[in-house]
Amino acid sequence: MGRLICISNRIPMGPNPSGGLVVALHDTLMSTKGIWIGTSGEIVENPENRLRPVEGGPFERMCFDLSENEQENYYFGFSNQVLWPLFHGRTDIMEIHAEYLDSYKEVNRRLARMLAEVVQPDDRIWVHDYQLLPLAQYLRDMGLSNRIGFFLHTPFPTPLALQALPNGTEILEWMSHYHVVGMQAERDVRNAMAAMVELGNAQELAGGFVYMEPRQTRIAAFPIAIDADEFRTLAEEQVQKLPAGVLKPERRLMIGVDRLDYTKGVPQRFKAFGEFLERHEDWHRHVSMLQISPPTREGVEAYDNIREETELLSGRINGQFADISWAPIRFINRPIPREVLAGLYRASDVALVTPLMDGMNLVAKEFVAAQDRDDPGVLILSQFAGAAEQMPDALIVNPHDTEQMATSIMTALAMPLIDRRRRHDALMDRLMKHDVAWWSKGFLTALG
Ligand code: ADQ
Repeated sequence: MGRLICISNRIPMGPNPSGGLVVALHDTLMSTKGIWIGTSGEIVENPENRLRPVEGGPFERMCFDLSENEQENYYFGFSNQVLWPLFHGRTDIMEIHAEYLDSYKEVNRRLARMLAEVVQPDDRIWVHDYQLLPLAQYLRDMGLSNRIGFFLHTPFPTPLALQALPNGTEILEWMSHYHVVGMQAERDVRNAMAAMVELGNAQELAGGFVYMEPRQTRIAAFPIAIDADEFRTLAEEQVQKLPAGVLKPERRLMIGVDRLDYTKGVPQRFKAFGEFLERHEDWHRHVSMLQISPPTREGVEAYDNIREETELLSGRINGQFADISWAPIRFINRPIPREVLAGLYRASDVALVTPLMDGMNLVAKEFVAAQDRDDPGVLILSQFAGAAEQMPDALIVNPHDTEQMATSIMTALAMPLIDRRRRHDALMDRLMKHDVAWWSKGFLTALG
């Protein structure tokens, strides 16, 4: 059999990869003969039109650079100011500009030309995420007939939302050039099917297939996962090594871990915690929230705004409730090493994973995997995270409903051990069965 070629916008350049997708693909590529291809992260004046090998690492990697113009228009522009908000139900903040779309197509075309130089006829190609939707079409234009699959890490919008993008149906055409289109959740499969049929004049066939010129495409959910066993071991080791002062015997810890993105619902979470403190004076000084949020996509207006809003809210809540020995919220704007994060999850009593919209959300899975099964913490999970379909034993909340979330915080903090264990056992059983190897095997079997 040929090689597996994985393509994503960014590839990790260092020798030790970390982070959601990075860990997931790393494990897949370690167990198959594969290459990982993506941008290097370097911005240069005249990018070379050739893929270059990345030295070292446990499997083959190849990369290419972007120009400043491509970074602005393809990456920050069409990918992150059009497709990202569109796919997360925020059509109101899309920035529609013709040069964004032009550049998006041009980078994908350029990548297709570079790929055609290295792909062999029996290779399978696995394209990742919204930055690279048109890639299959451009590879077909170059005469490639390989099996090509696509996995979308974000949600897929409803047909109605898709119409907010001028020529939004082009996205459906791009999708029709793949043999398999993988989604995170069933809700996304339903949206994509409906869009293909209602807007793309496609024909729905049996077995999750849809026919749209030029081929039959299988659209199915492959919920991304983690190596739960490995993460539990890591958390067990690391909780011992947490610096003194992180934990206080008289104080319960609630944790939130998200890139600082407007989809993650951090302001709504802070408001709910404020409401909880308002209602329960007896909990003052006995609980604190640790929110870890490294900034991303800095310089994009919506991201500057969310940062300001979050800082303002945490400042206001701390100002209102803190006393000389306690501040309710610790808000950290930096990435934290993966192993420290694992220890922190294990040391926490409650995790708040409350996005307004999220493809899957791996933090929810990491938190569950990290718990001590004899004395597990409680997961509060948004109904709008793809993970909610697989994790019904979490406390499911609507992040827009501040009062309900405040009540859920109380429920989580007061939950008897027997209930915590029952919920955790059920969550952990599924995580062990449906781990990252199950995810990639499922997708690759469908790809054939
Ligand atoms: P993200 O939106 O980045 O991913 P998520 O699934 O939560 O969201 O993955 C984030 C990863 O980064 C986790 O592994 C987490 O541990 C790590 N991380 C987060 N904050 C960190 C911090 N401060 N320091 C260090 N590490 C941190 C997108 C989609 C998701 C989907 C994933 C994978 O938006 O819905 O689950 O891809 O498909």
